[in-house]
Amino acid sequence: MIELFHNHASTCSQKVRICLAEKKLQYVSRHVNLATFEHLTDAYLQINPNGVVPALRHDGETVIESTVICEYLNEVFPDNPLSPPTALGRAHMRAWLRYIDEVPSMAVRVPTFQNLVLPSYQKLSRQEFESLADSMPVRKQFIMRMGQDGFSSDDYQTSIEQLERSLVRMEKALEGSRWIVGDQYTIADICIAPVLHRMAEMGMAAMWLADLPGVTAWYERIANRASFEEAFYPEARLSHYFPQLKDLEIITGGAGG
Ligand SMILES: N[C@@H](CCC(=O)N[C@@H](CS)C(=O)NCC(=O)O)C(=O)O
Repeated sequence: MIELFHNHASTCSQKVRICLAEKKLQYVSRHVNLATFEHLTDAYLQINPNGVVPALRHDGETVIESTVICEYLNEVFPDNPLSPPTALGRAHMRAWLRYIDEVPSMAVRVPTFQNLVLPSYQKLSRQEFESLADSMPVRKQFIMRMGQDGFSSDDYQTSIEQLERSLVRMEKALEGSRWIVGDQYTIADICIAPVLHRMAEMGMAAMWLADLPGVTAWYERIANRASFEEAFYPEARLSHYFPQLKDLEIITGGAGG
């Protein structure tokens, strides 16, 4: 049995849901409510000591880290392969996976938190805020960087630049190939897709629509796969929680904090 501990709208959970859909695997959904900080409860920390979603339980064993989970699923369920057949191809894919985890996946959190999550932290007293941050096994420094006044404009601008550079890197990779690692759709495509989906939801798609035709065509291709619709069901979309999103002007060029 496969159980997925996830949150509908979390990008890291969306990665794993796309992977499960591509693999045509059924799973039991265990929704973790991030708004009530269920991911920081003792019960959840027993499953994922990092206090973040997702986590996968397969036949009683737990696997954490969304990219690792995708690679695990691909290895254990070899049908519909999502990694290249050669060692070199897999090395290229894994280099992309590290980059995606380190750069764009981290960067997209800044506009997300700044524009959508910050107000809920502003309702807390300073003491409540600090003790909440302190209870986060791997996110304390990120939350403290944001504080209750938002990220500094330098910090915000750095994250936008990281997203821009990631898009340019994708554009290069997509010159003459359908997917990020050559002509095979792989876990690298899966892992970056929710970042672009999140950016699109926040009105940031102009960052590629204007002058990155390779990324534009890639996004259309990936969004047309059945797995995309399966992973991004209505509750998985930010507009479900933030109906004001369409009116929100997300800053992509100037100060953010
Ligand atoms: N490297 C981890 C990151 C997981 C992560 O940061 N998950 C976010 C949602 S996308 C989370 O649980 N955030 C909780 C919080 O920010 O308090 C992975 O890829 O699984």
